[in-house]
Amino acid sequence: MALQDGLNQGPAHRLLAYVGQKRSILIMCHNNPDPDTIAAAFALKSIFLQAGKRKVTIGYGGIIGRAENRQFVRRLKIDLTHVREIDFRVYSVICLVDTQPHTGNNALPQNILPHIVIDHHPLRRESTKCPFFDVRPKYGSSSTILTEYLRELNFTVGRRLATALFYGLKTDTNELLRSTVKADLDAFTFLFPKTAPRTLAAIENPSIPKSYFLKFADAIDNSIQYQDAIVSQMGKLTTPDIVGEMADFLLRMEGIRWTLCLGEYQDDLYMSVRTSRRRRMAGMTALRIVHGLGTGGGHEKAAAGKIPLKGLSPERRQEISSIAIDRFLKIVGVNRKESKPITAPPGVQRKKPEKDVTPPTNGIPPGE
Ligand SMILES: [Mn+2]
Repeated sequence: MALQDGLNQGPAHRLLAYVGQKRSILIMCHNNPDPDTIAAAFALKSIFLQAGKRKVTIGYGGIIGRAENRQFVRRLKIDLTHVREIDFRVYSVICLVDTQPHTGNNALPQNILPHIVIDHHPLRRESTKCPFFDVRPKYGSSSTILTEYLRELNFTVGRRLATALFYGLKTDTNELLRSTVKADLDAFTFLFPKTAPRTLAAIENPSIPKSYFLKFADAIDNSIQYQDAIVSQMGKLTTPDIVGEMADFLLRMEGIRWTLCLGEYQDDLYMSVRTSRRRRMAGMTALRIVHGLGTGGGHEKAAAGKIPLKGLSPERRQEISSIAIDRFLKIVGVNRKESKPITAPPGVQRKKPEKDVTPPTNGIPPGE
């Protein structure tokens, strides 16, 4: 990019200068998109449209599972195209939002380097090779970054867009509880008066399928407490993002500072790690859990991982779960002998030895 393009200008101006006359733009969310990645993509699309671009597509891989997220997309009329209907060759600009190249959680083929990366996860080396990247790991959401862009450009933020960004920021920061920077609060107070409160209420309180409640019951039944940590093996999942919800939910229990929830969706093992402890990198923990097995990462207090299980026997799948749990307990530093189901009455140690975590056996060496 020519020097004068970006001189004395903020990132949003530099972004538009970089895109210049290029016409067709693809914005990719991360897989199984959550409100933050969708809102950020929606905002980026709005920026391009307000800058006069005609063809802007928002793409994603996986599924939009949670009832809230389906309602979010439907109520705010956000157009999303599944990756199976996307031909990457027809776009002159490809963007990634709320994810980065080679993270394993987006559907952009490995051999395509995106032109634009906007994210708030820890910076990856691959991103620095992209012509435009703006990665701010301290920010609570990608929606915060995009809100700043809209303000920098003095572009219109309509009700739908404000509601989307507000909800993206709110969910990613867990109502600002996970936020540590003033920028999140600034975005929050800027967006709040522009939102549509009734639409927001409808998004936050959708009807939820019965299977969801049963899965919650199941997860609680299968939760083992190790001192201040809970591990829940959730079995087969109907939507991959429920592990994150459950991990958030269990973290609210008195005396609990760490949670790990894991379950299988199609041919992958999905997991979420949460912690309420400050400066404890949930993201680093997730990375170490999946090391050599899959992909993962995240933030200080919330992270996720995925391990491919295709072609593996049920025994082998259970073994991999056990390795993941084992690594988690080791990293968190709890005494695994002090374990009990959370459903056990107070003071009672664990009675069901069959649910014990089996140490890693052959196959994958421990600590790999
Ligand atoms: Mn995010």
